[in-house]
Amino acid sequence: MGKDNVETAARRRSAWAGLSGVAVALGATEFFSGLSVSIPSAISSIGAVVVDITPPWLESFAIAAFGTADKAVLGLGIIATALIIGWFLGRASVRTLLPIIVGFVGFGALGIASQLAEVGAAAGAVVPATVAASGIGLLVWSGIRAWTAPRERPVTDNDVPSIERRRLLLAVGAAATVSVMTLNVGRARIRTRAEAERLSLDLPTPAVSAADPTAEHDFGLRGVAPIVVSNATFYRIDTALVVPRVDPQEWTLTIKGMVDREVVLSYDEILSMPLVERYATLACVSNEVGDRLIGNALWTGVPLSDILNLAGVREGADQIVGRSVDGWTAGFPTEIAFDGRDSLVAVGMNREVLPADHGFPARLVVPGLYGYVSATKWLSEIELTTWDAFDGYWIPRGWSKEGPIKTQSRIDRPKNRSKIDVGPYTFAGVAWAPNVGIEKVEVQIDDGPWEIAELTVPLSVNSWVQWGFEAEVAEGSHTLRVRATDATGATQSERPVPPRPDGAEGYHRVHFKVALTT
Ligand SMILES: Nc1nc2c(c(=O)[nH]1)N[C@H]1C(S)=C(S)[C@@H](COP(=O)(O)O)O[C@H]1N2
Ligand SMILES: [Mo]
Repeated sequence: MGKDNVETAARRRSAWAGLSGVAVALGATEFFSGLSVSIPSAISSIGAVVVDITPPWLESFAIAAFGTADKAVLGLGIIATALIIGWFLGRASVRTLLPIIVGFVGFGALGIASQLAEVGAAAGAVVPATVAASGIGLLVWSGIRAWTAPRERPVTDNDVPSIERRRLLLAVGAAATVSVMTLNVGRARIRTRAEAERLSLDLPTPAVSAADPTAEHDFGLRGVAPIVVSNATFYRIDTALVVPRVDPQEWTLTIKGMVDREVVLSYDEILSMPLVERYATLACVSNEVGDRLIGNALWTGVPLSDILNLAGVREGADQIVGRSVDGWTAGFPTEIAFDGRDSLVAVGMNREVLPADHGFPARLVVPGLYGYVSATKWLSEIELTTWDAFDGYWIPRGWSKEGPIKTQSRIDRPKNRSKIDVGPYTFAGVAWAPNVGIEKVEVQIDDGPWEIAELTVPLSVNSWVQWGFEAEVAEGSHTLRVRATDATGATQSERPVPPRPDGAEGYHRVHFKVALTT
């Protein structure tokens, strides 16, 4: 048997053992993280560091390429990178243990450093857990190596004896299974724990409550977005790799910066202030014409002006910055908090405790501003500063500093490229101009005249409305366009503009076919 082949086989065994060790170690870290709130996920923590050091152009590219899946892609990328490194470390550790030991110590140290940078991490829990996970990985590596080592027996030809190959395959398979299982158990426990805590809470009865929508507020047409979007179907946009898990008993909201006195409020203190219910439409600046990154909900919270008045805003503080527990920030002009629109520190959404995905325990809701400049979720600080002194998270990344929501309209019915039956049909959709109001929606079929659609009664000046237009269109292919005019008399602009830097413009259109039912 050639010496080279023995060498190659040993390297291969050691390499796959290294990869397996890393896989099991990664699963173990997630599992430990599931055991305690004080142990943040190592994978997510490293992901957060990667996001921090990612240049803006690459981050924008990742969001454009992967959309809301960007976090999943990042997590998988981290896992894949670690596995590949584990493979090479194992391969380099046939004669000396040094590379693999240095590697696992390095992994452990990187994990611990990233985990401790997260909110709520406790060194006393993180260090033993992650050291243990690295140790387990190292043990798996050496165990697989020993188990798959060539046995003493006569070797007849230059091939690797097949029993070792089979053992290696079995060991790698077992390591992969254990890794995937522990990883999933950990993730699931993280999710359910946070949710259980939230569900044990109740919203107090608001001092000012809003009426429920009736038939005049919602046409109830099939295929059209409901006027109040449920929490489960409300769009979600944020940079958080995993939804921050916030313990409401430890959480506080600090109002600081250019204020007369710094104020720190507990969750219970906020709940004991007079709460109001307000309907408001939240929209994402990244929303393309016709897209669905927008929703309307009933928010329960404390007027932002009440919270600011507790601290006393000092002269010259013309920017309000919201900061999240995960460090994300958004800023908007101070005057907006006092101009009469219903800006809230919200603790409830559609009469439920604010869902974790939407910012539990508290978030900002500022009608008329895109989310990226205003709607800070998992709010931990409100800082009063000047307009020039600070830029929120997305501003240096190429988005406009001011972000008023542009007047827009969307066709929900029929869907693009769908077929409708011959006969009367109700075309319908939604239109929005939060904090201004929609005055008129018009539709145009093919090159026909612009015709006025019927509108629902708005739930508030900050809520979107539905529009409907009944017509009988001749058989064949057609195009429908829509445009809205807001209460200032301004009609949305026809010229298509991409979302970046301050929101998309243009008319939504759908193509549809009218045909006899077959
Ligand atoms: N902490 C935090 N808050 C955030 C964001 C974020 O990335 N982190 N994204 C903002 C953006 S861009 C939008 S459009 C809204 C979306 O709110 P939703 O996920 O509840 O729909 O949240 C805003 N608040
Ligand atoms: Mo957004």
